[in-house]
Amino acid sequence: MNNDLLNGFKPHPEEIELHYKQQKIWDNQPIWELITRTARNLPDRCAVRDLSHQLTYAELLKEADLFAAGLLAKGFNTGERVVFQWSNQVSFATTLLGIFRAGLVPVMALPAHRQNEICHFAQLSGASVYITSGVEGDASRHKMIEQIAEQAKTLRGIYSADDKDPFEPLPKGKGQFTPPPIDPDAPALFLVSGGTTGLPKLIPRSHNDYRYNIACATAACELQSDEVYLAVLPAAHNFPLGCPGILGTLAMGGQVVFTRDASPDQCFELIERFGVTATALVPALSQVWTAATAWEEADLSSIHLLQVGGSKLAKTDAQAAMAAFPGALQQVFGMAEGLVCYTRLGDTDEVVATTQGRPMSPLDELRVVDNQGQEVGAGDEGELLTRGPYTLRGYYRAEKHNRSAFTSGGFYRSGDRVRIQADGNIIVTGRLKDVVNRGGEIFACEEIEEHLLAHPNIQQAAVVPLPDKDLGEQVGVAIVCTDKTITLQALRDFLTERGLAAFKLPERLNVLSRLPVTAVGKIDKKQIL
Ligand code: OOB
Repeated sequence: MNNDLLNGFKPHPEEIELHYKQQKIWDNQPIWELITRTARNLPDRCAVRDLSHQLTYAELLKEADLFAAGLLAKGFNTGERVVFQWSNQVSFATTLLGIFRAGLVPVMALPAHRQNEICHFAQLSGASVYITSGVEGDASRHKMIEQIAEQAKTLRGIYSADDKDPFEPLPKGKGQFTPPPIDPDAPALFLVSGGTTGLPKLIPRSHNDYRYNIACATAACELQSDEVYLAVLPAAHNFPLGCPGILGTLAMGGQVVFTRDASPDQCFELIERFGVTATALVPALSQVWTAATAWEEADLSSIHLLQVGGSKLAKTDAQAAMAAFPGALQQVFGMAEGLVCYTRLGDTDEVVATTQGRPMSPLDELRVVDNQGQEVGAGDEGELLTRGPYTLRGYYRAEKHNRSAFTSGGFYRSGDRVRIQADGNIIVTGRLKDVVNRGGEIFACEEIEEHLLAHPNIQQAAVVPLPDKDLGEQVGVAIVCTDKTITLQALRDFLTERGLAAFKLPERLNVLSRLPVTAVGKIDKKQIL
């Protein structure tokens, strides 16, 4: 074991780890065992496919092991970090499984990350390898990889799968491969934080905690062995990767279909052709898919689980999605840091349309606190703190930040404002910092956004604080609207009509054809400001 891996990693307290193991909550197996087990039981079943390739479980494992052997033959060792940046295709699975089998630890970069983020991930994790699906015809990416090669000093190797790239191809070993032993309490992978400020942070997920995450997610979603999961969101993101997503589907013996094109045009064809049963979307994408069911003719009746999460799904959008995909909608409120909440199959329409569900594990501990850190009354709003068997105890190599991001008892301060209903379901009411402070009147952007979305012509709305020389901040609004001529005054009248206080009324309006989005497709407020 390369002990440098544990440097800057904060595990759960020892007695808690021991308890989890004694109770078999943590099962002390490497993460790759989820897939090798299926490969042993169902070797000839189709595991992964995209439009040009498909592999059985036996083939997936064989490919992965050739790559794992190649990595070790190049002199990389168990515990070393790999910045892994791959688009949604069959080789995502073979390459990631190969990294796991070699005992290396991937930092899960997203395809939209650029040299700034990649170099940051390499430096912070001390990565020795950068492995990428390559330039893929995008000339600006070529320059980017060259800059990474120049700037990221810890890297001893850069491998690209695109044979048009001037970088080494993925190493391939030969013969039988025996995986090196791993420590199941050590990080198996690093997820990257959504990051509201500055560069993303690294979230260590151990073999034990992530396996438990996947087990809870497959159980809560009632995933079956004949599941066909469509990976639409960037596969390295926690939601499509392990909630239950790609790894959950492979652990169950199901099939994963990868697509790089999230459009309904492409995805509906894939759903019909491969009988897709489950997928995960962010709200903006679910809106587009829902609208497209009105004119696309593909048969989508195989879909029985349509997960939507990552940011707040408006009630009207939830209802429209429920009408377009009957019985399939599930709201998901999760975070790369750990906690995942779901509405469940069989919940009432009201619960599915208006809540973000409840925790997937009975061992998740949730507290809702005011700005003094005191627990609020039942059903009242406050910041969500959480702790549990699959929630991190500290960001990787971020000691200073960890002092404020966690309570002394190890609860993670999510920064999310929530209310917990009497039935246990959570309603996310916004981000703690997503507020406007207008001359001392502080109010949540989300409240105004909800009113705006009630307007029949408004499809998307984002409220952001804008600097104001007298009041400190004023209310800025960006909307996507079918009526391009809509005026600020008309909006103010509409909101006044709905009973919104005068000081919350928008003072600046921007009508856009679409709102800017983050690497995973959430509305990116930082870019609206
Ligand atoms: C998922 O993970 P991240 O790490 O990209 O983002 C987490 C943050 C949460 O703290 C919350 O602010 C927001 O995204 N969020 C939601 C939400 N789901 C996530 N806000 C409102 N409503 C929701 N349903 O986004 C993620 C990870 C695993 C599963 C699903 C999503």
